[in-house]
Amino acid sequence: MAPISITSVLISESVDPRCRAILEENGIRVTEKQNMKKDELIAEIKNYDGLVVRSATKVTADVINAADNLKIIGRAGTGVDNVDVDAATKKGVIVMNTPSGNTISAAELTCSMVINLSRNVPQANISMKQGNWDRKKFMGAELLGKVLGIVGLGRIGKEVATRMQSFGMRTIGYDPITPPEVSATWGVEQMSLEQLWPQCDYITVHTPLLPSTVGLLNDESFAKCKKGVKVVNCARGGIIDEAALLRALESGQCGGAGLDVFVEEPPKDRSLVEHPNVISCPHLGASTKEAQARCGEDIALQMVDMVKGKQLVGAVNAQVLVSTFCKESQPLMKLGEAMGAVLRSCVASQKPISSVQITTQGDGMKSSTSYVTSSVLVGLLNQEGGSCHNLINVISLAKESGITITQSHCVADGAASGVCKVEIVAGGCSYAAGGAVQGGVPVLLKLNNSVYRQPVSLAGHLLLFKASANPQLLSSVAGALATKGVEIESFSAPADRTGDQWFSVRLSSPLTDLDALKPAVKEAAQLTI
Ligand code: 9EZ
Repeated sequence: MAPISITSVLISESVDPRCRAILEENGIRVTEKQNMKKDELIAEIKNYDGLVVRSATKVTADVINAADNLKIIGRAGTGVDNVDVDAATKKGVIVMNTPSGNTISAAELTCSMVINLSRNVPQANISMKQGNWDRKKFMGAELLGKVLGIVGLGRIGKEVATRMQSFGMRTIGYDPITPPEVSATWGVEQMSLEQLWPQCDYITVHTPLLPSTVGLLNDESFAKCKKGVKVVNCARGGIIDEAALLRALESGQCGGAGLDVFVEEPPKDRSLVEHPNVISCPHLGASTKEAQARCGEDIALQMVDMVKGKQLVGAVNAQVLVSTFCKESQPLMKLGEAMGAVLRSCVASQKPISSVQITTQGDGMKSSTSYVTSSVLVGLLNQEGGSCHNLINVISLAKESGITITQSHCVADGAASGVCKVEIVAGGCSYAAGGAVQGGVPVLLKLNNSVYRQPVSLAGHLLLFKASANPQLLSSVAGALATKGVEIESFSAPADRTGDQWFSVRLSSPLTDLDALKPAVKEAAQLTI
C-alpha cells in the first residue's frame, strides 16, 4: 500500500495561523482561500491533496467527487457535521477531526449555563437593560448540595463534573462506555438512566448525536424527573427533544433550560429561545481563542503525524488504517495485497468477481482478519493504471459492485498457523491462493490446488502458468523467455505432478507478450509486486 503523501493543502476558511505554520514547517504547500462559492471550491479542490475546514465549508458529495487528488479532509473542530463522510469514504478520502481541542471550552460554557440557570443572571440582565429594578422576580437557588446528572461521561462530561464539584454539587451520571470505576475516580457515581432521572436538580447531556441519543430527554424521561428540573444542552441539537422540552417548560415540569445547540441552526421556530426560562447561545461551545488555536494546531499535527506514519488520531472513517501504523501488521497487509494481485492476474480481466472469501488461521492472525481482508481486496480490485481502490473505500466499493465478502478466522496449529487463504469466484470459476509471512517476507504456499515444494517469495516479477508436469516444461519455458531476453531467477514447482498444475517463476523483467509461452503452457499470468 503506497504510503499517504500530502504535498498541498487548501484551507478554505479562517483557521488559526498555527495550522498553516505547522503544515508548512513540514514541507506542505498551503493555500488559504476564504468565502469561496460552491462552484469555486469545486474548481479549486482539484489542485490539492488535503483540505482543512472549520464549520462554514460544506464539503458535500459534489465537492468530494470533483476532488480527484484529494486524500484527506481535516476539520479543525469536534465532529464532522459539515462533511459528507459517506461520499468521502467511497472516494477513498480520509476524514479527520480534532476530538479534544474543544473540550475545556465546551465544559466551561456548560458550567456557565448551570450557574446562570441557578441565578437567572441572563434574564435579570435583560430586565436591567430595560430600565427595571426587579428583585423578587429573579430569586434563585444555591448549587451547594444540589444533584447534577451528567449523561455522557467522555472528556467533556468529566471536565463538567470536576468543575461543578467545586460548587458543592453531587455529580451522578450515565455512560455506556466509560466504566463506573473510572468515572468514580473523578467523583461521578454511575447508574442507569431510570435511576438517574428522579434524583437530578440539573441534567446536562454530553453524548454524540446517534439514533440512540436523539430525544434522550423526551416526554417520557421528563416525566420521570423531579418537578422543576433544569436542563442543559451544549452538545448536539436534538439530544433533548425540542417539542418535549417546550411542553415541560410550559407545564413547569422543567424549571429552565440552557441551550447552545438546536436541531435547526439558526432555529426558525423561536418558541424555545423566547421562553422566559430558557437561556441560549448561538452554538458558542467552541468559540474561544484557545479552542480555535488548539483545533487549528491539532488538525495540522494530526495530518503531519499521519503522513509521517507516526500515529493516526482523529480519523473517523479509516479504522483499518490504524494497522498501517503498526509494524507487526505491515507484512500481513503486504501478503494480503500480493495474494489479491496474484488472483487478479489469474482471472481474465473481463470476468466479474462475484465472491471473495478470506480465512486467517492460527492465534497470531486472530486480530488481523479485517485489515488482511481489505488488503486482499485492494490487490484484487486495483487494475493497473487506474488505482482507485484503497483501504478506506475498498470494502464499500466491492460491496457496491455486487461482490460478496466473507471473512473468517479459524484456530490452527503447526504448519497451518499463520496461513491466510483467499478463495474467489469469477465468471463462475473458482480460484484460490494460500500464503503466509515467513521471516518477515510474504510468500505464496498454494495456488489453485498446486502446493509448492518451497514457498514462493511474493516479490519482483512473477510469472504464473498452468501446465501438466513434463520433463521438457522448464526448458521450453526458459527457451521461450530467452527469445524475449527474459531470464528465470527462480522456479517453483508444485509437489504434486499429476494433471494440470500451476507453476511459479520469478523473472528478471516482465514478459511483454504472454503468447510467447503458448505452445508450452495452457494458461499464463504475470504480475509485478
Ligand atoms: C448514549 C451515550 C451516552 C453514548 C456516549 C457515547 C456511543 N456513545 N453513546 C446514551 N460515546 C449516554 C446515553
